[in-house]
Amino acid sequence: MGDQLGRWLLPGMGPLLALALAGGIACGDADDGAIGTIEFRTPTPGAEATTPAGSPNGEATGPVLEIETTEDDPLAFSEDELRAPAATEITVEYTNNSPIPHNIHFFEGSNARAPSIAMTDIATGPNAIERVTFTTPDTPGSYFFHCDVHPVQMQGDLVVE
Ligand SMILES: [Cu+2]
Repeated sequence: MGDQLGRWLLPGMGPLLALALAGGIACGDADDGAIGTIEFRTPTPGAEATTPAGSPNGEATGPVLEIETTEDDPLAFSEDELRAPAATEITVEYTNNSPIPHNIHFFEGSNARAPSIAMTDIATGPNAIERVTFTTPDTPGSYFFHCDVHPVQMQGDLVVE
């Protein structure tokens, strides 16, 4: 329960939402009775004062590259080329919408014999979203990626500029 709440309460969400969630939980607990719920409907000045300014915090701030596998084409990446600036922290967000397990794995060279740079976890879709954040190589060029489960069918290049 604690973990689950923690995931929902992302930075930027106001304390009011937190109160709403807490209120919902309290309402669901029959032992507590309903008397306390009025308190949650009344915004307090203190709660508003602590509202974050709205700047994302603690999340990836660099470019986000999106790539996916669709249900209709379940053994392929939607892109065979991704582009990113050199020596830059990027996040790759891979969405697997197929019922087949996949991941995306980047290498520091032109094929999978090169050292690994970064990879997502292998996940089975639909709607399986995996992210990985890493710093792109200093040297511009093409860097190979593939799916570890289907290294022949699913591959492409990260073009570093
Ligand atoms: Cu795969």
